[in-house]
Amino acid sequence: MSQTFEPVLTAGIGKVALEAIEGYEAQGGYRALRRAVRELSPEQVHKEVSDSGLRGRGGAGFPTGRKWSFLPKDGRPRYLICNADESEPGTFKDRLLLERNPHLVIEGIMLAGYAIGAAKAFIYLRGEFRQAYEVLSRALAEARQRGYVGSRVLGSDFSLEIVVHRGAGAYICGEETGLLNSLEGRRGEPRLKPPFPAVVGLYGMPTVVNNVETLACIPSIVDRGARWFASIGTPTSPGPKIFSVSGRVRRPGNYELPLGVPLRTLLFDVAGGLEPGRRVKAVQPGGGSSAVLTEAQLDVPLDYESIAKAGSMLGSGAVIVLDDRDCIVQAARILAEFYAHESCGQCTPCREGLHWAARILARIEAGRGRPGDIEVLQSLPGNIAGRTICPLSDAGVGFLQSSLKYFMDEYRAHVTLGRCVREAVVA
Ligand code: L3W
Ligand code: SF4
Repeated sequence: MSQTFEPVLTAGIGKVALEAIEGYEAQGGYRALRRAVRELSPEQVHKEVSDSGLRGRGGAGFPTGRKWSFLPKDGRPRYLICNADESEPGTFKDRLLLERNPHLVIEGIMLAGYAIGAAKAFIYLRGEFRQAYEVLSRALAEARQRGYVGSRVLGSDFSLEIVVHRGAGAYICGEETGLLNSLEGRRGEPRLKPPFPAVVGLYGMPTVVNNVETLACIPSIVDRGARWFASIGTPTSPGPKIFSVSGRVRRPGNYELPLGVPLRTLLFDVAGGLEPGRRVKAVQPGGGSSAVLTEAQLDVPLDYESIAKAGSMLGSGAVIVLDDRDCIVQAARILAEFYAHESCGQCTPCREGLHWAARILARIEAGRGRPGDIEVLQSLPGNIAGRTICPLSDAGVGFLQSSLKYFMDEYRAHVTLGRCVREAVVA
């Protein structure tokens, strides 16, 4: 890890009242927006974001500048959506930004909206985030009052209104096309892609959907330059990243570090390591959707390519740690139940397959596993993942498939002995 790394997205949190516009402005807030509307063309802002190498922080890591470039230049209205429906198990970094640094997110939206020529911007906010809603609403009122949001921003020709829309508690509305349907007042069911939202999005119009943290990176890119941003992290995964660390570490929390930091550094030097005498059993590096890594893989750098090469995905950067007290079957059952519950039901493999995975895992966990159960579990991922409209089905079998690979003995012991083989059972 670079010794000189200074937080970018979380700078000032806990020290300055950034929720109030005066606190945000005092540390240089809205300087980038002022510069953009006075000195830079929308194309120049877009180019700066492309050159920075910024990749989407919501899970897929798709290059942000490239996503914006897919918008057709046909004169139709374009929409910008800030995806603030943070629901991925283990992920709580967008909530931190929304509650503690709302103006950074607003400034990021205004800059992105300027770059793409958006007619209107929406923040699709997870319904349960009541505090974030209140903080954001106050911050938006302040920003409007100072001329940063609304018509003729800072006296320029650029106008953009931001609407906050609260979701109603469905994980699938964080999937970008489920979100679009929900925002239009329909059931939050994902749409087939292509067409991608960039071409056919909200109300059939070209639409960019960017994650909260992605948008929060943009003010510093415009303010300090693409080259500065690209100098942080790795050449193909540049910039800072907020990692949400949870599970069996002594100091769980959100930690902002450069992409490419070794997993071991994050867990042991930053998040306090494990309780004395405990060993890492499994780590999910990219939220509940990601495949597990084992103790032997702790030196993997936390960047998109390295984690993919290790057999998992960086996803939203939510690092979940299990230690030797944790039951793999129980963890698999909890996650399978979550995804089965959140399935929207459109695709049979997802709707039926995840439900059966959860049922079989529950019976194995309870000591009632049957001969053949493990073989059925092994056959499920290949029949579910990649055979559906959206990636929820892949997500729902990520832990199951990888844990069967690394912890088969534990699964088999559950079935043959009718109980868990670890010493302490943790509820
Ligand atoms: C136009 C093309 N646009 C791709 C756009 C596309 C989207 C982005 C990435 O899933 C992952 C998933 C979850 N023309 C395009 C194009 N795009 N090709 O680029 O697309 P895609 O399909 O690779 O990913 P996705 O459907 O956005 C996201 C994983 O994230 N995940 C979910 C996390 C949830 C949270 C949360 O709660 N905040 O982060 C967790 O890891 O499993 O793999 O915009 O339109 N040719
Ligand atoms: Fe719905 Fe699951 Fe199909 Fe996604 S994969 S559209 S959540 S049924």
